[in-house]
Amino acid sequence: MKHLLPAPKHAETGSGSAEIAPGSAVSGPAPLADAVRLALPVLDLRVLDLRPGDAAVAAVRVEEDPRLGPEAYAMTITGDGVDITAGDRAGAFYAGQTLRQLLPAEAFRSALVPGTSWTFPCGRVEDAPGFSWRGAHLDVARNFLPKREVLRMIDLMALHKLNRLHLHLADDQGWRVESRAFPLLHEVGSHRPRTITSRKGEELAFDGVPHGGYYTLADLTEIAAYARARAVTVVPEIDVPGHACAVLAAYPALASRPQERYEVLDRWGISPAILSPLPATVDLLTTVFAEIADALGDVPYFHIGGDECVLDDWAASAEISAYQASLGLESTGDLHAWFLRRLADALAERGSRTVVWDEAFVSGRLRPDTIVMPWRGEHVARRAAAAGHDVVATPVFPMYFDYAEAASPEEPAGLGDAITVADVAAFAPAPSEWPEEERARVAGVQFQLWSERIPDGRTLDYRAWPRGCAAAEVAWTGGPAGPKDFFRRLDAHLARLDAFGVDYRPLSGPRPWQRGGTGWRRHRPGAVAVHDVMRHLHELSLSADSTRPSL
Ligand code: TNX
Repeated sequence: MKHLLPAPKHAETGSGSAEIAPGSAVSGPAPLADAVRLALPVLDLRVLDLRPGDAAVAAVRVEEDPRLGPEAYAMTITGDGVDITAGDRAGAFYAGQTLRQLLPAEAFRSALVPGTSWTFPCGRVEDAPGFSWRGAHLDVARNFLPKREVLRMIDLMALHKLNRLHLHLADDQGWRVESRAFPLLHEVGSHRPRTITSRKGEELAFDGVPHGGYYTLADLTEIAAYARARAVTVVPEIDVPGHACAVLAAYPALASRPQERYEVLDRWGISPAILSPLPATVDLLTTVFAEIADALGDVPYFHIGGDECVLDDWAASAEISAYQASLGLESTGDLHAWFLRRLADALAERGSRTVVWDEAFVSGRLRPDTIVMPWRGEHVARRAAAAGHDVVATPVFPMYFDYAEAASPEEPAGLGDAITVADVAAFAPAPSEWPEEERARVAGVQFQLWSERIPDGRTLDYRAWPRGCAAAEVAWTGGPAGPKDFFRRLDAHLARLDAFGVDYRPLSGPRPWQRGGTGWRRHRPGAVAVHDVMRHLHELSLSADSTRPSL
């Protein structure tokens, strides 16, 4: 009971131990029993369909009690087996995950290791999440991740009781989803011939290696179903109207400067390319949103970005200025707000709540039910909460896991320095100084894996874990972790990640083959300090010209 991660609300160890043999039975309402089975794949549990009067007794017994609340569970372990009461299917799944952590680390392998004793301590756990939004963000646009990596991320999220997978599906460097209505999006927008490796002033170097990929609509259906079975909701993001090079490479007529030639971007940073806000753009986007939502099935949340927009091309276009005037809008900033609101209204008609980055909140005109992701810090987070929006804390510090974990030349190249596991564990998404109404608006917390410097799955593992373990602790318990106790539990938890096969970053620093080396992956400590970035972003979020790009 002492090594659970994230920590449960309440756990007490009883006397004695229980044993659960591979192939044991689990009984209860089918969806809940099935959730427990899925949470413990190595044990290959059988779901037992018990009828009244049957003499058989299952080793694990589940029942549902909605009074416990969503995602909550209580579990009693005795010599006679395990009794679980779950608030819903997700609660049963999490009880199964807790049970898995009570077993030896071998429970995190994909096949049985002979000689393992499947015993665990008797006792009782009562548990419920502190936050309802416990997210991980994957940027599959800058560097594409094959479907198998996304499914594996869902497995890793599930074992940390994380429940929102935010997929950043479109950016300047790539469009990552099939569209039947606008096929050039995936045919043209999904690949680039090369990628930048270094920049010295005006001098850029490229790798000369083509990069690309996209998910078919059937892939999205599969990912969403796989996620749903593991209590994870997929949150798609199509980032507009900025970050638009890939869309404009496919459909240049949607540009605010239509005579320009666009290419899928082969370098990082903020490009001035921006979609026009005219009806043709709204038509394409609402059609594509519907294709994505239909493929995903149930889509409670849809992210439309709204960040880092350079609005100069809007101001320079006579047609767009005339359109702005016809809508009675005074500035391009108002037009930015109007455009996002138009899309959010269309999403609402289909039953999805819109999510945006904080620039869209500063621009104004949001629907009251729009969820804000304040990436530029606590100040703008609090303003959005005070305005009555639900917010998901996503500040660069300490939730951008594309930053290095140490200011050391041994690290593989990160965006800047430094965000440690301890920084993440100490994070308070809803600071205690805030008034209660504002704290109550914090739906949760999410870590971001922007992928400019995450070219593959191994690097993803290195960046995500164990910082993701600390984020999961904060998200599930609802506040910062006591450092001593957290690191003690983390030590035991890393053995689980070893058994699962995760290329995480050891707490003592990178393994020899995880170092940056001397080539293009060399980290340059001190080049970008995360606290300077935060100071800069804070100032920007205060300025009236909120959509000005910032990094
Ligand atoms: C800011 S956060 C961005 C991303 C970058 C990231 C790098 C946000 C809404 N925009 O486009 O990838 O910084 O850390």
